[in-house]
Amino acid sequence: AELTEHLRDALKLGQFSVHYQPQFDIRSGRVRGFEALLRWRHPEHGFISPAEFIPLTEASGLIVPLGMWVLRQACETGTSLLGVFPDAVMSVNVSAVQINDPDFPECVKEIARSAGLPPHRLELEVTETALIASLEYAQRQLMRLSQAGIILALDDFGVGYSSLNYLKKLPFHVVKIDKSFTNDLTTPKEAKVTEAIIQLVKHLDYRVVAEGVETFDQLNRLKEMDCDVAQGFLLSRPLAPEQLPAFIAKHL
Ligand code: G
Ligand code: G
Ligand code: MN
Ligand code: NA
Repeated sequence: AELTEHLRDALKLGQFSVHYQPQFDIRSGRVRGFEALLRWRHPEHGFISPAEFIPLTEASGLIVPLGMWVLRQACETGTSLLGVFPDAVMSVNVSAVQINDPDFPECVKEIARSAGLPPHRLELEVTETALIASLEYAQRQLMRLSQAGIILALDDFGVGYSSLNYLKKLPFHVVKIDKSFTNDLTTPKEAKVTEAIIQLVKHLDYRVVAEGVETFDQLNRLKEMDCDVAQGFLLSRPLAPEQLPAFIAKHL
């Protein structure tokens, strides 16, 4: 309850920031784009993880204006990179509460337009556990975004109840397999599960992103499994926006 009260003023007080974690094309080794990750610096408690406060903002409805703020930051940062990195993809996490807002597709398009980011440079990451309310409504909302050229990614794939159903029913272009499948490669059985998931996703013509890559061994295994994109602490931690131009100059 105390955190919820502080959250209400945090946006006005400028306590939020957005960091950007690079994603790499595994085959070429080049940067593909960035995932925008929200950070909250509480004046007394320091940095608080979005895993802790996003659920509170979903319950209070604050996620709608906060989500729009994140989207605007990410689009403006994406646009600022296009001069040096014209095919950058800026990926932004969105909550089911946002998707269920009737105005969401129009708001996203308008934010990208006013920030100067072409829709096909913007990707929205949707967590499968967050979609449940109404599959038909989510389908319509996502279709409106997809028709505008925005890339849609299913996040944390494989850990929810309905992964395969979402894959069948919703118009995604990209699947991000959950960290647990990147990390659990130590037994032959675990590795086979990860490989089978990658094959399934590729068979459906989606691009596959592996998240949480922490070791060279994991990266090499994922490359052998024909995974498309990798993201994780091995490759880079999330970066502050000021760090991006130097990072791109080094890795493009
Ligand atoms: O960056 P970190 O590992 O602390 O993120 C924890 C969780 O918070 C992840 O599941 C991530 O997807 C989620 N998250 C980070 N930024 C945002 C955001 O801007 N919006 C939403 N809805 N979730 C976010
Ligand atoms: O649920 P989502 O995929 O959006 O979560 C992204 C979160 O994962 C971010 O908070 C980010 O900080 C975190 N993350 C990114 N790379 C790694 C990694 O290599 N290992 C671990 N444990 N977490 C990571
Ligand atoms: Mn994500
Ligand atoms: Na997520």
